[in-house]
Amino acid sequence: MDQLKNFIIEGNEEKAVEKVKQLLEDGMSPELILNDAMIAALDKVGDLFQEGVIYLPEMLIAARAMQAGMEILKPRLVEKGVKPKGKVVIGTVKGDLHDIGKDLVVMAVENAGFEVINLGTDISPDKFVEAIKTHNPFVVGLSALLTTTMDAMRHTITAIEKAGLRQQVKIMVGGAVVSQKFSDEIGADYYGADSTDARNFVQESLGSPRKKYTDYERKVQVIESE
Ligand code: B1M
Repeated sequence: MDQLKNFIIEGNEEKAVEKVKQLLEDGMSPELILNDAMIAALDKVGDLFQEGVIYLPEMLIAARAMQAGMEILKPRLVEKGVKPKGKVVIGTVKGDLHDIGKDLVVMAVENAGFEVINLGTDISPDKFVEAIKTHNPFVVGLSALLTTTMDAMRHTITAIEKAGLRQQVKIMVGGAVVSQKFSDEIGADYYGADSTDARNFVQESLGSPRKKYTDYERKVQVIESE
């Protein structure tokens, strides 16, 4: 596991893939490989980047090694043959290109039997609105990893409200920079801390109406009535 972690930190895609295969053959659980070696490696990469020890290209090749390893893990993490129970739209917000965590959320939600429309990264508020109109999901998920793109979550929720679609979808936000406090502030319905939490929210949301108003919407009503 330590070797795999190091191969990802070094961005050695070939060796990382080999190691994932070997660990699976040795009977290691895919969840353990993902959490304890692969995600742990990216956390370390983030620290090294922040400390100025490595730069963007190194962070990028580490992410590629992680993604190559994830391709091997995917079939072991995703259960096959589950009939879709309902639709969920998920994307990384405008200006943000991080998709590893978002794709783990997509995998977890699909695994629980939902159809996920994965919009990808750098998704504008208008594109989210369009996707709601086209796919009619019951949950919309917004992911952000940068402090500078957190505001895009707020703009996306506002755009959904302006389009008159807010009451028909529950909005979940998540990503390393997001917190419960921020989620409340921008009027999201739920803050997903990780992929399991996100999957649980989607499962619990099926068939249950959304709380009529979030705290944010209540505050707006009070301000408007004053
Ligand atoms: Co970037 N990056 N990056 N990066 N990057 C971070 C996020 C950073 C924290 C690194 C650091 O400084 N320590 C920092 C952000 C600082 C900040 O704003 N507070 C940062 C920066 C600064 C940048 C650039 C601006 C660097 C530059 O250009 N100078 C640049 C921005 C580009 C852009 O987006 N416009 C940039 C670029 C990149 C790469 C392209 C090189 C690459 C991304 C590749 C890719 O995603 N395909 C990259 C990477 C790999 C990282 C780190 C190292 C790893 C991110 C990751 O995948 N983590 C990251 C440092 C870190 O996070 N420790 C860093 C693993 C993943 C499983 O975790 O995404 O948190 P996470 O997802 C979790 C939960 O958050 C949650 O569930 C997931 C699974 O448990 N979750 C949700 C996520 N989305 C959710 C949605 C939900 C619910 C839960 O509901 C919808």
